Amino acid sequence: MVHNKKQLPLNEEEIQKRLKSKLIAKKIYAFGQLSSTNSYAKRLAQEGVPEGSLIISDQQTKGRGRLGRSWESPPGKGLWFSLILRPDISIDKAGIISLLAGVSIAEAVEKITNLIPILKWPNDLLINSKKFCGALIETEIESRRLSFIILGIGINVNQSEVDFSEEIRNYATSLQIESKGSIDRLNLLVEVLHFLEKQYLEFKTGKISMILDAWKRRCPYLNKKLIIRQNAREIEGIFEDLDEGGRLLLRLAHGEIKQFSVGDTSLKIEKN
Ligand code: BT5
Repeated sequence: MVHNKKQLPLNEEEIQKRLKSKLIAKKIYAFGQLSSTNSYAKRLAQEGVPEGSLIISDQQTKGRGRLGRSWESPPGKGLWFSLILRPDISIDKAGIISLLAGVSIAEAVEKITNLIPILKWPNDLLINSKKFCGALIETEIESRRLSFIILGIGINVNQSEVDFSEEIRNYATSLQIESKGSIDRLNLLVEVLHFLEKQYLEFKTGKISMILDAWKRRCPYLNKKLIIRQNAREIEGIFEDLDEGGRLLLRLAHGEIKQFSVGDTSLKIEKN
């Protein structure tokens, strides 16, 4: 059997050797296969492993999206990983983590490829209107304080069209498809972790407006007409702004501003 080196599972030592981080991925748990890196990370976080720990798997058999949706995570083709974060913030600021992840991944992709991803609130990264990356934030609260956050990230790196199920083939893409060449997953991971650390340390010192501005610069939907889906309801309005918790502010037809949080909503882009 011929193995392509790039498609072998990434291991702790090779990731560690390339990183110069202070906090992110100081401790690494790498696997060939897991059900979900977020589920595994949650167990480790409950056992008290330190902030910044990275859980990465070459394949997920039950990769999860938001609201019980699933995330296709075939072996050797993508980056499927989770970080354990323990920021000392109130729960209403947790949504910012999803946005800072988006900015960091976009920065890393821009550095490694010739592609410029766009950000779609709250957690998608798109190229040519197709999704190549999503983030899943899960929180645990103890006595009304945030005990930890699991930041789960899935990046489609080297899939070709046939690697996606028919269900998502028209909406999903990979960096390989878009850049017309295979991408070294380790290089990309190292850059993503580098930018994530930079953004996260800024976030910890309270520089939220810088993160919001960086996010908004990469989002073409600001001031445009949108439809927000929430619990089977569709609400139409203009994407007015983001607030300090990463919530989307939608201006409704009669001028009222309605706030949506990251957890339970998705966004449909209105084509004019
Ligand atoms: C997300 O959910 O976009 C969050 C995805 C997070 C995945 C990571 S991988 C590491 C960590 N461990 C986990 O178990 N999860 C995280 P959502 O916005 O709900 O989007 C899910 C929807 O995207 C699905 O219902 C499909 O329509 C579509 N989808 C599934 N797999 C995809 C893929 N590989 N690429 C693009 N779209 C996909």
